[in-house]
Amino acid sequence: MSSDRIRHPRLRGLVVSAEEAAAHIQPGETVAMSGFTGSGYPKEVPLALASRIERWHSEGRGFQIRLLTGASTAPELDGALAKVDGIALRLPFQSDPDTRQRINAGTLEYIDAHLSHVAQHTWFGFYGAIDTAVVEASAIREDGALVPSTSLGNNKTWLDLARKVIVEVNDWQPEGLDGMHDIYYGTALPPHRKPIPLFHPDDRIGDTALRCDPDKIVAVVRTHGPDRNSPFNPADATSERIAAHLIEFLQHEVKQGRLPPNLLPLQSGVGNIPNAVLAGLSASGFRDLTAFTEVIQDGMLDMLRDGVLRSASCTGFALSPEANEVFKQNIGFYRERIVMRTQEISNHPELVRRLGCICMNGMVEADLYGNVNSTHIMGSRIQNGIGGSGDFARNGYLSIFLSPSVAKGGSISSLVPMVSHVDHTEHDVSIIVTEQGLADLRGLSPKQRARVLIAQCAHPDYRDLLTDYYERALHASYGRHTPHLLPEALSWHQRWLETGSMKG
Ligand code: 0RQ
Repeated sequence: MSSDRIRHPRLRGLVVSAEEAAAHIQPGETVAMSGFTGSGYPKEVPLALASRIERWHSEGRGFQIRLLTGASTAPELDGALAKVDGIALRLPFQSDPDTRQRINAGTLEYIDAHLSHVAQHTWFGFYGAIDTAVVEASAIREDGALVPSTSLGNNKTWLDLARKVIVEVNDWQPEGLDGMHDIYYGTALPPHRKPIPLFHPDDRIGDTALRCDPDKIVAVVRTHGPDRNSPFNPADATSERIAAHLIEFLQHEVKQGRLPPNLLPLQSGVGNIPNAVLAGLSASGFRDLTAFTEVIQDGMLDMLRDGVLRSASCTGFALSPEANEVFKQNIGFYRERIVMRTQEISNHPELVRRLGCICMNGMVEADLYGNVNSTHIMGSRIQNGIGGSGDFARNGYLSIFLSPSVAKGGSISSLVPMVSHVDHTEHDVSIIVTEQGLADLRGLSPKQRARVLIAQCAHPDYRDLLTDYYERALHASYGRHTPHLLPEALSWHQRWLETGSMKG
């Protein structure tokens, strides 16, 4: 069975162990790997590379790589390489605890790029040359084309630009993935760019497999292992209240004629709250929806199964083990309804703007004027990264940010006088939702936004404190357009660091 997956005779002759493949990677290399939110990452070569690095370190020899991926991966990739201090520089989005710990300790350099930028910045040469690509495929066709697995991410760019390529062929991945991908080969560098001919979320404009010069392939490794597939927690009461506010708003927008009854293409971040929103949309009778998003998680598979969602475009999956089983069993059904794209297309500003996406993402905190921090705890400690949230927030039809109104047992307000780090400026944020309510910031000036945000989104424990800050700023601020008391603007964060509570 597994030998059928490698149908190119010469490449079948390159099959080696993961250890032999990893030996092609040298210290100091820039290594570009597949993987997006725990799907489609190489399963064995990174582990073998981590062992090799550990051996070198035990012999007193230095060995680190610069690691580029699509987005977050898994313990077998980010985790294993971080644990042996094998990563000098990492980009883009990550969510691995060991990697995060080292980034925040200051021993691992991290570049938190917009996900749609990574491919073009690599083509522009901003990250230097790519030495080795390590890419998971679900099969190799007779002509050497690689059938991708459960994520596309930046794989096209990695295969086009890398000097040498290692392919993992994972026969755990369903063969029925063949035909689900749409890999656009029409991108070019400025000044030769043309419009991307994609007008509907489910349009197909490219190839179903990745082209790769067989002469660049130095090793092929057979693997048989699952994606990360972490279980999802069931939606809690807070997530359900956030979802209910947002759905009521969308229903209102339809009634007002500002949105069609089947809405506009949905983009949804990953996690408990977005999942609750998706479940809420199904339960509220929305039908014939579409999605133009990065990641398909359990909620979207359910919506496709139930006919709530007509089609979904993505670059990767984040499924629970149960949802993954359903996906594999019904791969033919999902192949008709899911288009997987490279992340430069799934997140492309031109397409997000043209399609008019409704963009729903989590946040760490927002401030009185609608600036949003998605990445940094207390202004300096990275949580994950900006991911695709900026690609969508700036360019979508609606840019919605969702969060509980408090964090860490109520000791932190997620609405603060001034955000401690800015990912999405006030210009890119149209709606903020907490379990307290929804603030519609469209068409409002900064002072109007502050009043609506305090009234609608602040937790009652912090409402008076925020009002007090705002009122005093209104009278004492240097300018009255966006009132601030500069010595106090970040004092809530400092108070938390000193006392463990923003309440003081
Ligand atoms: O920390 O685990 O130590 O308790 O942040 O917070 O509540 O579990 O929420 O998993 O939805 O993550 C913004 C990080 C929210 C996510 C963020 C602490 C909190 C906890 C996680 P603990 P929750 P979520 C598509 C779009 C950027 C990327 C993006 C994210 C931890 O949504 O990474 O949108 N977004 N991608 O305690 C201090 C606050 C806090 C706080 C939460 N105000 N102050 N700590 N936390 N709020 C996907 C891709 O792009 C791939």
